[in-house]
Amino acid sequence: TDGTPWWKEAVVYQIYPKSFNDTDADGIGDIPGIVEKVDYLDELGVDAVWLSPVYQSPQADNGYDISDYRAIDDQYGDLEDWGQLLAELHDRDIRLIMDLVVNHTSDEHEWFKRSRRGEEPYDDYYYWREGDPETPPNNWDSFFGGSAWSYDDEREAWYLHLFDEKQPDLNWRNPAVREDVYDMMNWWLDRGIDGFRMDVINLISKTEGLPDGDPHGGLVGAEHFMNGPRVHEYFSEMIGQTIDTVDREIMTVGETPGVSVEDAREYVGEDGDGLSMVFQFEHMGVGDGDSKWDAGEFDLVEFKQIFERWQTGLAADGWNSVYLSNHDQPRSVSQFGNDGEYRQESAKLLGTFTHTLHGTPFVYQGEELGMTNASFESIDELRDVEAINFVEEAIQDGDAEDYDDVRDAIEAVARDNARTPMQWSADANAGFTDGEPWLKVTDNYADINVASERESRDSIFQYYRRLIDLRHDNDVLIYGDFELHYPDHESVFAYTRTLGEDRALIVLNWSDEPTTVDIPDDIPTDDLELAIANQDVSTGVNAQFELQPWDARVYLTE
Ligand code: TEU
Repeated sequence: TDGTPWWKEAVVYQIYPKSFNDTDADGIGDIPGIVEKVDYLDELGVDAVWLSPVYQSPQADNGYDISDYRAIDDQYGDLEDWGQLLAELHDRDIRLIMDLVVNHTSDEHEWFKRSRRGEEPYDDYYYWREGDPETPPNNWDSFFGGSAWSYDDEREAWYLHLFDEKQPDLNWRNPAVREDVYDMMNWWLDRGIDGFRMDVINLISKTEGLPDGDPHGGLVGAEHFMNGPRVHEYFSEMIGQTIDTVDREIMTVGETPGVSVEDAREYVGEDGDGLSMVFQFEHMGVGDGDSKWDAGEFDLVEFKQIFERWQTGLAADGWNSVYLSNHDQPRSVSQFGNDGEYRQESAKLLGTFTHTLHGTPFVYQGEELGMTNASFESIDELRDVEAINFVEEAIQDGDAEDYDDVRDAIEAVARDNARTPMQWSADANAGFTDGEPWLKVTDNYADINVASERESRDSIFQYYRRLIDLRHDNDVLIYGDFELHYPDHESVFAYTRTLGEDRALIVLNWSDEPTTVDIPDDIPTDDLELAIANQDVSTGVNAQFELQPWDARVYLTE
């Protein structure tokens, strides 16, 4: 459909560079390694790549701690390699979205080095508070455990870090900080990129005075740093001074922990702050206790309610993103599907789901293969600062005797599950590296890898290619109005999409058990044809759906 932004009709593929493909045998993925695989992305059929950070970084948080925004970290290559990647992607009509991490920098960034020395104008680039070295200025928690404050002996003051202590929060109240960020964004836009994924961008405005948070909150202080008082002012100013100055359509996706549909409506769309879309997290926490580490039972009815709210809430004047997986979440087939007996069927069902909703689908590297969570025998196998802190804190607080007491939680939701090397082949290290991988390869790589899935006609990879084609070829799947059916059914997720005369009916049996459901009589079915299914089905649509475990079907009007 001409005139609409390209990103509404795109499928985006997320690459976590450290784990994608290593060409210099240092056990770490690199940019030449991505260049080597651009034809793979083209074969899959994706329209854009979201590249997690490749900037200079001490790697405290795998690159989400940036020490130079205008330099590529040596472990990934250099700006010339990056330029070649951009050219190779653009040659194949694949766009490049870069990760923008500006809620915080690394503590090794020049700005912070000068700030801790009290050097103007950098002295006010971060949140510094004088005070008793034993008592943090307020009770806020870090996302990574512990206090959100660290005491700096050089400046003899506390500084705020919502994440690791090596990730000091930038003081966005300071116009000089905002100007420096916008200059950097324009520097990348001038290099021809097609958009930004904006890391925790709704955390950049904090309540004036940084008051204590509700001590009983899940993440203490969150009400004072999520969707803060000046966030719209900053978003509008940022978009106005960067994105809007470029004469090509730029996609922005804000990563916005704690965002509601109402917040999102203010962030996205013409009448909002001008973001293209946001990543929301409500569906990722279904069944959780008061933290991700005590993940409970998946509840499909709640999951359906969340998606109905977002699908209808942003349909009119906004746009959705749709994802089930990324570098911070467990592997989707392990979290939302069945990574054992029904791995193939459930991975295809999840792909069917993400490619038939309103909103841009995001495929995380390996999701198109049905890559699974990994086993982690000991804390020594972990690399993620969030996971390691969690284990150490649980033992220190007496909540666990040793690692084995928290191993199940780690293997269920630790971020390292999503960061094991991309599985290219059954060769050593899954063909990811000729060196020692920085993080272990998941044991099942001999069975789950690109080489084997490329060969087999009904692999998850081939099914994803068909899904992407199906979405590209049917505007009803992109723009159609969403309507949920069987809202209270505990294992069937069924919905229709309607665009003018075109209709789609999607029926998913999100369970290990066969089930039979009547077709709702408000769905005309005589003009529907089966367009794709993840298992053999009796074609045609009769009065009942007899669904096998993890059955996924898409019916379209001819
Ligand atoms: O993630 C923000 C964030 O909230 C994550 O910490 C996520 O919600 C949490 O890990 C789930 O338990 C972004 C990046 O995606 C993440 O990789 C970074 O660690 C974080 O910001 C800090 O930059």
